[in-house]
Amino acid sequence: MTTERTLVLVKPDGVSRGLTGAILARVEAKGYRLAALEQLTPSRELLAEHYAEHEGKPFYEPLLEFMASGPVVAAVFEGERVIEGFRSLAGATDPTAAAPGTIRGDFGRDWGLKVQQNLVHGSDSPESAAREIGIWFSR
Ligand code: RTP
Ligand code: MG
Repeated sequence: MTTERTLVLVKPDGVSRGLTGAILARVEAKGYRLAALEQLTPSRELLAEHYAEHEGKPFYEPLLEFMASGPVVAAVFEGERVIEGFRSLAGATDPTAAAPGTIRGDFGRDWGLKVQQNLVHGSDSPESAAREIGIWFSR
C-alpha cells in the first residue's frame, strides 16, 4: 500500500461559517496527517487552472465567483488511500443528498443559489492530487 496525498479545500462557505476547525478535525481524527496548510482568497487565474475540467459547464462561472468570494483554506493530507478516504468523509456533491455523518451531509444544505455550496473539495485521483497540490502550494 502506498501513501497518498490529497488536496483538501475548505471552500468560502465553510470558512465564513467558522467550520474550518470542525472540518479539519474530522480528517485528522480519521487518522490522516496534515502535511500543509494555508489560507488565501484565490485569484480567478488560480481557480481557472484548478477547475479547468469544468470550463463551459453551466455551473462554471457561478463556481468561480463563489470560490473567489472570500478566504479558502487549502490543506494537504497524507495517508494510505487518503484520496478515497477524504471523499468518503466529504459525502455526495449535493449537500442536500449527502448522507448524515459526512461533512456535507452534517453541515451543508441548498441555499437556493446557482452553485452547490458544499463546504469542501477533495482531489479525485492521484493525478488530480499532484496537479492540484502544485497549483495551490507552488507559490
Ligand atoms: P469537488 O471537486 O469540489 O470535491 O466536488 P465534486 O468532485 O463532488 O464535484 P464536481 O463535479 O467536481 O464539481 C465541482 C464543484 O462544482 C460545484 N457544482 N455545482 N449543478 C451545480 O450547481 C454544481 N455542480 C457542481 C460544486 O461546488 C462542486 O463541488
Ligand atoms: Mg471534483
